[in-house]
Amino acid sequence: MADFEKISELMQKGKADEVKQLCAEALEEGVAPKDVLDMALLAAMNIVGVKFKNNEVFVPEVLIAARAMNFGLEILKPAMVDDDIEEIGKVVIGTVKGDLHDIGKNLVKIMFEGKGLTVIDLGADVSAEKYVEAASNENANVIACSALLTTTMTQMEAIVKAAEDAGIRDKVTIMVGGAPVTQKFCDSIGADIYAADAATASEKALEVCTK
Ligand code: B1M
Repeated sequence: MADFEKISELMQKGKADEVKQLCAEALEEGVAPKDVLDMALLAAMNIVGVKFKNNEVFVPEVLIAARAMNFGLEILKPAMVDDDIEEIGKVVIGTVKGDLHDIGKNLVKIMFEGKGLTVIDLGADVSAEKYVEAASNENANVIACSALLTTTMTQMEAIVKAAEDAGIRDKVTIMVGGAPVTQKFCDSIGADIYAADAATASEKALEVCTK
């Protein structure tokens, strides 16, 4: 039986290959990918987050845990995405300028793909201009912006403004999310949709693309 505790401990220690291996074994045993995600990987990242906050671990430890999480996500992703889903819309996604946190963004991307949406991933530290240029070139339905820092979430307002300046504001839905982002913040900057988690984000994006 899958040992979530063990995967979590290995992830916290940054043992990426072992995490990958145990995630693969869990799936082979028939464990649902969402359970591995929630009970092992996200649980581990929560513990790392608390320790980081309390100065019990520092940036290098967080980085190696994040790398191990991404190794695990690589294995879970195919199991969370149905290959036969027909393409229904296009989303440009990224983490905003100045912000390097990409784990939440990667999760949102996986959930979008799971809904059959085509995702153009711009990565992290993405400028407002780059979002808008990609959305315009790709004729995207949604621009999805992630931010994890209170200092970078303000970039989201620049993205709304850049979309207005480029004349595509009425053609594209701007979705915002990430730990410090709230519905109130979304409303205050004139973005269209706030989603608290990856699953909700994918449901809301699907709604936009199918209406
Ligand atoms: Co940083 N970091 N970090 N960090 N880090 C936080 C965010 C922090 C809360 C830690 C803390 O102090 N407790 C804090 C921010 C404080 C604040 O602004 N309020 C912080 C800080 C301060 C920093 C640095 C400034 C530290 C320093 O250097 N002194 C620095 C900044 C670097 C930069 O970005 N310029 C920094 C660096 C890093 C690492 C590079 C070491 C690493 C990132 C590695 C990586 O991402 N590749 C890192 C990490 C891992 C964290 C914590 C521990 C974990 C974040 C994470 O991945 N969570 C984090 C503490 C914490 O969250 N407990 C912390 C798991 C992930 C699945 O959750 O991203 O929230 P999350 O995504 C969720 C939802 O938010 C939502 O869906 C996901 C779940 O379903 N969501 C969306 C996310 N995006 C969405 C978009 C949507 C919709 C929903 O629509 C488009």
